[in-house]
Amino acid sequence: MKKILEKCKQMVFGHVGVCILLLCVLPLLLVSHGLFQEVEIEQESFDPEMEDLIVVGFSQLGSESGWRSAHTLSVQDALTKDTGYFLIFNNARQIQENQIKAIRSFISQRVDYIVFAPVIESGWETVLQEAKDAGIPVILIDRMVNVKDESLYTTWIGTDAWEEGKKAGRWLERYLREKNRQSEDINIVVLQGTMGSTAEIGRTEGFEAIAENHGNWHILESATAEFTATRGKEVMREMLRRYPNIDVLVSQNDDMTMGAVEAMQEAGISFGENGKVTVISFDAIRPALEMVNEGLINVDIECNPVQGAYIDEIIKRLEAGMSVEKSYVVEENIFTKDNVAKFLDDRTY
Ligand code: GYE
Repeated sequence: MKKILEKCKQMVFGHVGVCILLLCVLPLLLVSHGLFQEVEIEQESFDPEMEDLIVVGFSQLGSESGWRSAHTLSVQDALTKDTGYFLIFNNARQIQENQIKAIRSFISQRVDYIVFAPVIESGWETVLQEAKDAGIPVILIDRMVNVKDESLYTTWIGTDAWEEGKKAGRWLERYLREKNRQSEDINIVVLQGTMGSTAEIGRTEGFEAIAENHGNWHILESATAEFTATRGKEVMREMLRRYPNIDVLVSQNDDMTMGAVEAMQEAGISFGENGKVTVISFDAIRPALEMVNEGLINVDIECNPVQGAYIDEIIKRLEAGMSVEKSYVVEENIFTKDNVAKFLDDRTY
């Protein structure tokens, strides 16, 4: 270094000298201004074993909805360095192949636990067998997998989607009775979530189980809008075009409902408490509860995304050599204009 500087000095601002001087000084300047930060972070990355942390690989299925954001946050809030974890997070963007890749990478990194929210129920046997062979416990969260061998996962934390679908059906029965419309023909359209996901299967089948008891309920169409607001709007717009006489919209999450509401507004169709189309939604995230309060959504069937604390508790039990249940089902409510106001203040997501 000294020699180079000497040389630079000798050349005192000759062209070659300036170039060499720049070559010497520029990297130092860039480092001091943080432009090489990525390299610095890599050097600083710490070894979780040294810190005695439990390493968890979390494969989240996507970021398609407000509910999903709350769910991700709840896991990230529960598994922190302070609570004893080193969390590796992967977002699969609703693509099953991405989740399989993430799980394989967790296995090759030899994480202590895999936490996994499966986008759909089928197709997991091979990768779960790989995790089992590697001796890594798998904790399923939110949605379920459909596997013959239940020993492929340790436990599941989630909500009862089938019951949620039935709650929607039972609410509609009561509502129609109250309005004295129980014998009228009722035309229903259903916006479904990601096909083959637990939330879609459960909510579709649960609602249909109640609808079957009513010869006058006509499900005109059930179609997927993939749990997103954009697709909800597009699919509803098409449905409104095809069916001029919709009485009830069953939308399997709040994001699709918000999209569908926009489609109805644009088509000049009234909805909600004082409108033509009765709106049934699922999830109960804050913006939707505000719509319930305003009478724009008739009922919102809660699906509770605050599931992170369960993982912490389960892992701590497993670490202590204690047994855990095969499933944990999270409590849920139903919100209408009659009860929503008192829940609004506490709803953070
Ligand atoms: O209802 C929806 C999300 O699997 C329960 O997924 C979850 C569902 C939730 O995208 O908003």
